[in-house]
Amino acid sequence: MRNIEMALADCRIIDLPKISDPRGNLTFIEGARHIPFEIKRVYYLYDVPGGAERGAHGHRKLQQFLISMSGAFDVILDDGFETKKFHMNRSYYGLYISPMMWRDITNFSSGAVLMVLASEPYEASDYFRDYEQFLAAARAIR
Ligand code: T46
Repeated sequence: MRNIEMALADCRIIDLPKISDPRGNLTFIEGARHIPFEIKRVYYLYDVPGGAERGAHGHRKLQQFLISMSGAFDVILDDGFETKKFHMNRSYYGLYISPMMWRDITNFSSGAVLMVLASEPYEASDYFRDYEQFLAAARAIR
Protein backbone atom coordinates (compact mmCIF):
# COMPACT_ATOMS: atom_id res chain seq x y z
CA MET A 1 0.00 0.00 0.00
CA ARG A 2 3.01 2.26 0.49
CA ASN A 3 3.34 4.97 -2.18
CA ILE A 4 -0.37 4.77 -3.03
CA GLU A 5 -2.14 7.97 -2.04
CA MET A 6 -5.58 7.50 -0.52
CA ALA A 7 -7.04 10.99 -0.22
CA LEU A 8 -9.91 12.44 -2.20
CA ALA A 9 -7.44 14.97 -3.66
CA ASP A 10 -5.60 12.07 -5.33
CA CYS A 11 -8.71 11.00 -7.20
CA ARG A 12 -8.54 12.93 -10.43
CA ILE A 13 -9.47 13.20 -14.05
CA ILE A 14 -6.68 11.94 -16.32
CA ASP A 15 -6.78 13.09 -19.93
CA LEU A 16 -6.20 10.53 -22.67
CA PRO A 17 -4.88 11.16 -26.17
CA LYS A 18 -7.56 12.05 -28.73
CA ILE A 19 -6.73 11.76 -32.40
CA SER A 20 -9.40 13.41 -34.52
CA ASP A 21 -9.80 13.13 -38.26
CA PRO A 22 -12.75 13.37 -40.64
CA ARG A 23 -13.47 9.65 -40.05
CA GLY A 24 -14.02 10.24 -36.34
CA ASN A 25 -12.00 10.22 -33.14
CA LEU A 26 -9.54 7.66 -31.79
CA THR A 27 -8.39 7.43 -28.18
CA PHE A 28 -5.81 4.97 -26.92
CA ILE A 29 -4.56 3.90 -23.51
CA GLU A 30 -1.03 2.66 -22.84
CA GLY A 31 -1.01 1.11 -19.39
CA ALA A 32 2.38 2.22 -18.16
CA ARG A 33 1.99 5.68 -19.69
CA HIS A 34 -1.53 6.79 -18.86
CA ILE A 35 -2.67 4.63 -15.94
CA PRO A 36 -1.02 4.94 -12.50
CA PHE A 37 -1.20 1.19 -11.80
CA GLU A 38 -0.72 -2.11 -13.60
CA ILE A 39 -4.00 -3.11 -15.25
CA LYS A 40 -5.04 -6.61 -14.15
CA ARG A 41 -8.75 -6.52 -15.01
CA VAL A 42 -11.17 -4.77 -17.35
CA TYR A 43 -14.95 -4.81 -16.96
CA TYR A 44 -17.82 -2.68 -18.15
CA LEU A 45 -21.35 -1.75 -17.16
CA TYR A 46 -24.01 -1.38 -19.86
CA ASP A 47 -27.78 -1.67 -20.33
CA VAL A 48 -28.17 0.14 -17.00
CA PRO A 49 -31.91 0.78 -16.49
CA GLY A 50 -33.07 4.37 -15.95
CA GLY A 51 -32.81 5.39 -12.29
CA ALA A 52 -30.51 2.49 -11.33
CA GLU A 53 -27.55 3.22 -9.08
CA ARG A 54 -24.32 1.21 -8.90
CA GLY A 55 -21.45 1.16 -6.46
CA ALA A 56 -22.42 1.96 -2.85
CA HIS A 57 -19.22 0.39 -1.58
CA GLY A 58 -15.54 1.02 -0.96
CA HIS A 59 -12.37 -0.95 -1.63
CA ARG A 60 -9.49 -1.67 0.69
CA LYS A 61 -6.71 -1.94 -1.92
CA LEU A 62 -8.24 -1.66 -5.36
CA GLN A 63 -7.35 1.23 -7.64
CA GLN A 64 -9.58 1.88 -10.63
CA PHE A 65 -9.84 4.07 -13.70
CA LEU A 66 -13.39 4.76 -14.95
CA ILE A 67 -14.19 5.89 -18.48
CA SER A 68 -17.52 6.78 -20.03
CA MET A 69 -17.32 4.93 -23.34
CA SER A 70 -20.77 6.21 -24.27
CA GLY A 71 -23.38 8.41 -22.63
CA ALA A 72 -22.98 9.90 -19.17
CA PHE A 73 -23.13 9.19 -15.46
CA ASP A 74 -22.07 10.78 -12.17
CA VAL A 75 -19.51 9.37 -9.73
CA ILE A 76 -19.67 10.58 -6.13
CA LEU A 77 -16.53 9.80 -4.12
CA ASP A 78 -16.32 9.88 -0.33
CA ASP A 79 -13.07 9.45 1.63
CA GLY A 80 -14.83 9.40 5.00
CA PHE A 81 -14.47 13.15 5.49
CA GLU A 82 -15.69 14.84 2.34
CA THR A 83 -17.36 14.02 -0.95
CA LYS A 84 -16.75 15.10 -4.53
CA LYS A 85 -18.88 14.59 -7.62
CA PHE A 86 -17.52 13.94 -11.11
CA HIS A 87 -19.72 14.12 -14.19
CA MET A 88 -18.39 11.65 -16.75
CA ASN A 89 -19.51 12.14 -20.33
CA ARG A 90 -16.48 11.86 -22.64
CA SER A 91 -14.33 8.93 -23.82
CA TYR A 92 -11.06 10.90 -23.92
CA TYR A 93 -10.59 11.14 -20.17
CA GLY A 94 -11.09 8.92 -17.16
CA LEU A 95 -11.42 9.14 -13.41
CA TYR A 96 -8.67 7.63 -11.25
CA ILE A 97 -10.02 6.29 -7.93
CA SER A 98 -7.56 5.48 -5.16
CA PRO A 99 -8.09 2.79 -2.49
CA MET A 100 -10.30 3.53 0.54
CA MET A 101 -12.83 5.55 -1.39
CA TRP A 102 -16.59 5.00 -1.11
CA ARG A 103 -18.27 5.44 -4.50
CA ASP A 104 -21.84 5.92 -5.69
CA ILE A 105 -22.53 5.92 -9.41
CA THR A 106 -25.78 7.57 -10.42
CA ASN A 107 -27.65 9.39 -13.19
CA PHE A 108 -26.79 6.95 -15.97
CA SER A 109 -28.02 8.27 -19.29
CA SER A 110 -29.77 5.95 -21.71
CA GLY A 111 -27.18 3.79 -23.50
CA ALA A 112 -24.35 4.69 -21.12
CA VAL A 113 -21.35 2.34 -21.11
CA LEU A 114 -18.91 2.57 -18.18
CA MET A 115 -15.58 0.83 -18.68
CA VAL A 116 -13.33 0.17 -15.70
CA LEU A 117 -9.61 -0.62 -15.66
CA ALA A 118 -8.70 -2.22 -12.33
CA SER A 119 -5.46 -2.85 -10.48
CA GLU A 120 -6.48 -6.29 -9.15
CA PRO A 121 -8.58 -9.29 -10.13
CA TYR A 122 -12.06 -9.43 -8.57
CA GLU A 123 -11.83 -10.16 -4.87
CA ALA A 124 -14.97 -10.06 -2.73
CA SER A 125 -12.97 -9.59 0.48
CA ASP A 126 -11.58 -6.27 -0.82
CA TYR A 127 -15.05 -4.68 -0.56
CA PHE A 128 -16.56 -2.58 2.19
CA ARG A 129 -20.30 -3.04 1.63
CA ASP A 130 -21.26 -1.46 4.97
CA TYR A 131 -20.83 2.33 5.11
CA GLU A 132 -20.28 2.51 8.89
CA GLN A 133 -17.47 -0.05 8.67
CA PHE A 134 -15.93 1.87 5.79
CA LEU A 135 -16.17 5.13 7.73
CA ALA A 136 -14.41 3.70 10.77
CA ALA A 137 -11.61 2.25 8.64
CA ALA A 138 -11.23 5.36 6.47
CA ARG A 139 -11.02 7.68 9.47
CA ALA A 140 -8.53 5.41 11.24
CA ILE A 141 -5.92 5.75 8.48
CA ARG A 142 -5.89 9.57 8.36
C1 T46 B 1 -17.06 -0.03 -9.08
C2 T46 B 1 -18.17 0.04 -10.06
C3 T46 B 1 -17.92 1.03 -11.14
C4 T46 B 1 -17.54 -10.06 -10.58
O1 T46 B 1 -17.78 -11.29 -10.51
N1 T46 B 1 -16.38 -9.63 -11.14
C5 T46 B 1 -16.08 -8.30 -11.26
O2 T46 B 1 -15.01 -7.96 -11.77
C6 T46 B 1 -17.01 -7.34 -10.74
C7 T46 B 1 -16.72 -5.85 -10.80
C8 T46 B 1 -18.17 -7.80 -10.19
N2 T46 B 1 -18.44 -9.15 -10.12
C9 T46 B 1 -19.73 -9.59 -9.56
C10 T46 B 1 -19.90 -9.30 -8.09
C11 T46 B 1 -21.39 -9.10 -7.96
O3 T46 B 1 -22.02 -10.35 -7.79
O4 T46 B 1 -20.76 -8.87 -10.23
C12 T46 B 1 -21.81 -8.56 -9.33
C13 T46 B 1 -22.06 -7.05 -9.32
O5 T46 B 1 -20.92 -6.39 -8.76
P1 T46 B 1 -21.04 -5.02 -7.97
O6 T46 B 1 -22.26 -4.99 -7.13
O7 T46 B 1 -19.74 -4.79 -7.27
O8 T46 B 1 -21.20 -3.99 -9.20
P2 T46 B 1 -21.21 -2.41 -9.17
O9 T46 B 1 -21.50 -2.00 -10.57
O10 T46 B 1 -22.08 -1.87 -8.11
O11 T46 B 1 -19.70 -1.99 -8.82
C14 T46 B 1 -18.68 -2.29 -9.74
C15 T46 B 1 -17.37 -2.52 -8.98
O12 T46 B 1 -17.55 -3.55 -8.02
C16 T46 B 1 -16.94 -1.27 -8.28
O13 T46 B 1 -15.62 -1.45 -7.78
O14 T46 B 1 -16.36 0.93 -8.83
O15 T46 B 1 -18.51 -1.21 -10.64
